[in-house]
Amino acid sequence: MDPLKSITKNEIKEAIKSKLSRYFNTTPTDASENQIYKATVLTVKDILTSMRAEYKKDIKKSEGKRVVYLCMEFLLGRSLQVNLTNLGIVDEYRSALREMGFSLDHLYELEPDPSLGNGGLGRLAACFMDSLSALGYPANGYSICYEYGLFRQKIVDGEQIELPDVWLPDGECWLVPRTDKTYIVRFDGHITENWRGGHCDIIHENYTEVQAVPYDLMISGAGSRAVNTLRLWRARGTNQNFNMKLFSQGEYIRAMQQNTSAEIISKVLYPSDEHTEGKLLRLTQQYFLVSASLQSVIADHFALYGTLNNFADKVAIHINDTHPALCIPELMRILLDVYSYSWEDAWNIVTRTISYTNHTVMPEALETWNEDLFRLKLPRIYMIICEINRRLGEELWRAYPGDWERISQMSVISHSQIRMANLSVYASHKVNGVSELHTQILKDTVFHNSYKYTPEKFINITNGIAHRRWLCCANPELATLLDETIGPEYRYDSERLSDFAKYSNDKNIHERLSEIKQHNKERFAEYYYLKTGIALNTHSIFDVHVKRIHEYKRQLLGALKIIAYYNELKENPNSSLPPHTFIFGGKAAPGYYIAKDIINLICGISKELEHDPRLRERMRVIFIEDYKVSTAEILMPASDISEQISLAGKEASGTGCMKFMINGALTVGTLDGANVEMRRAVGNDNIYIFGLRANEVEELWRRGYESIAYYNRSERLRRAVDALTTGFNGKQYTNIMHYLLLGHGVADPYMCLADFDSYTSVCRKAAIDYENKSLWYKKVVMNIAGAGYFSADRSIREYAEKIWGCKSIYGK
Ligand code: 26W
Repeated sequence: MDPLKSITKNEIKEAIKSKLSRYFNTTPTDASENQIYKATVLTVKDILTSMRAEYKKDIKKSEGKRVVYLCMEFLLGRSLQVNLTNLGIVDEYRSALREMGFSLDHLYELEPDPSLGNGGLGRLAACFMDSLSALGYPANGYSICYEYGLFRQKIVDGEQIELPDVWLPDGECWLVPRTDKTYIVRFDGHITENWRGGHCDIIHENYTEVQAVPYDLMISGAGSRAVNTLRLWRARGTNQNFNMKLFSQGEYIRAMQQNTSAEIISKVLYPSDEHTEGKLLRLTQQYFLVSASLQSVIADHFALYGTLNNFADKVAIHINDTHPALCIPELMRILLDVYSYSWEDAWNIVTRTISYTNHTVMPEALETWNEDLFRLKLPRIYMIICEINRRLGEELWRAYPGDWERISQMSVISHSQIRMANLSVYASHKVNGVSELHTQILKDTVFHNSYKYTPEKFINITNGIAHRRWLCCANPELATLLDETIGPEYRYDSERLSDFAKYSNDKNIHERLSEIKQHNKERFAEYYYLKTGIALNTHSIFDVHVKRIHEYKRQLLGALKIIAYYNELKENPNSSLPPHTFIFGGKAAPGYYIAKDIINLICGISKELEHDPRLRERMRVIFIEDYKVSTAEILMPASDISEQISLAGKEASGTGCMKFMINGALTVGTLDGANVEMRRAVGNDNIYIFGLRANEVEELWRRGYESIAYYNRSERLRRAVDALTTGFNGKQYTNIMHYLLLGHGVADPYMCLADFDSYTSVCRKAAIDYENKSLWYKKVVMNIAGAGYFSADRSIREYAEKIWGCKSIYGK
């Protein structure tokens, strides 16, 4: 890539030296690697800062619309390599550091991997920020600067232990503190309305206040002059909160108590994903995020235009799932109470500004808040939500007189619960699902009534990934092969990957791809060996199932397949199937006991196999501890098979599938989420699809799923399930056996046994195909060639055009 900023090796050396001297009072000869790392980051930050200053001028000139992307999670991954790559200055930094006696690749590894997200939703937000900058859309992400990200996972005797994830202070060097842009957020207290000549003053008394202090992270884009920011808010007590009187009386802890409770707001990311807990602190975090962000956005807008009348023309606010949906009543509050807009005018601005993406159909993930708890914490916001709900009710009554059932289903408050999804749908001008199938399911089920009422609101935008991070940075050898064959344009224009299809029968390319895969497997094996002392067989099939541990994602189905395979190998150790390494990774929410049992089972199988050196040559199971973005970056390029085996209809999209695909792993999957579109992109011969379709799942659910019938019908399955009671490594898993066969009322709602036979038979087919190198690599080529559509660049262009109505300021 052409450097955007011309900087020479010598200038880099000078810059690093000067940072070392200024911030660490040291020199390159005496500095530690960590100091070199930090000094290097500071120099990159300087480049980004000067680019951002230019970019801001360009934005101002363009007078275009900007995107405000609100999300409780941004799972960023590391920044150094991506920034240097985006700026086109990797080689210059590499040689400058080499001459100073340091390895750039080593420095990459020193960077903490900030886990400010749980999984797919947070990683998607990070991929989107990358594309927004690459394409030159003025955008700002807003989130919380959690002091502790998602817990660090340790596995002790097969059990998950959660430890705090400390990413600060080492991660802090990327952040720019903006204490000059601090805002105050108010909670609790009570509200009085004071009517004066047709106008109502709102008086909020006895509130508690919290300071929101912003820390900005600059986001570069490949080959782009745009540097957008991600603003992370940290909560601080205000001076009002420090009780001097108590302090003087020697009550130090009590004197500080209020500050501490303010700071708790940004202390830790909630580790629950796809399951809401209705906790007060979570509500507090959500309001803290939206109130601080909106105050900041409005202040910037007002400073520029001196009015909010054009707010909806200049700002598009996007809420990533319902977690930031309080920005709807908060924007109303500011417009009504601070800027004295009428309800109608304010609502008009709100509904033209806000749009919403839904990321899940799981009922337990649809957020609701207890009305009483809500009223106490956010009294003014509660009043506004009541009024929104009243007006919605009136509107619906006019449209559907007497249809109480429908009106109640669509209302924002019902059964003493505030429903964030209904609020988001009502207030947004566009609502999108994240894959074709998911959007259809939203229209047919979750939001069926709203869809009937306002069909034009609902659209699909299929997810995408930052292909430069996941291909160009994570798999440099493959990127080089692509540069040599199809030219480097695919780096900016992902659809050009389709040119690679013409090599599908080229034996030389197959050979090169297989060498690259082998190198990547060795790289992963080395990483794993250093961590665990276990040496993997890099000539085995790497069959990989990494994602959050969840019943619907069916790691359990994967485990059953492995047990069946194990049973088979015990009987026939000379089986002709190629050796396998089954790789699992992912975190379970701390209170999610079944998910933890599943981890335990996988670890049990793994341990048992470790004791059998002969079998271990043919199959091995590993559970990677603390799976996160930086692990994924080594693992995806090393994978042969990508497991995407959720029960059809449950995975909204999945994005891991796209990362595997672009790295040349073949998918074994159900027709769920984005797998449906992946199959279309690669053709049926180049993907291993199995199992019930979404409509068949529905039908089976209605008829009644009887797992025992499948158990009785298939001997392989029966023996696999029975093995749970015999146990692994001396431990029995009867609880899982009960879950699969008996359940509490209904056995396993995710129907693992129904898909077992078709799953194991496509896996066998994949293993046989793998032995036929030209057949396998032909499929690999077709997967890489088909991955262009799944770039976040394409998704972002669609959001810009279909939802936000904003343009790239560089005409990209
Ligand atoms: C409040 C509890 C909670 C927390 C997170 C509920 C729901 C969530 C997220 C919406 C869960 C999530 O990450 N969903 C995933 O979003 C990805 C990006 O669109 C999709 O690819 C995944 O299919 C979806 O599970």
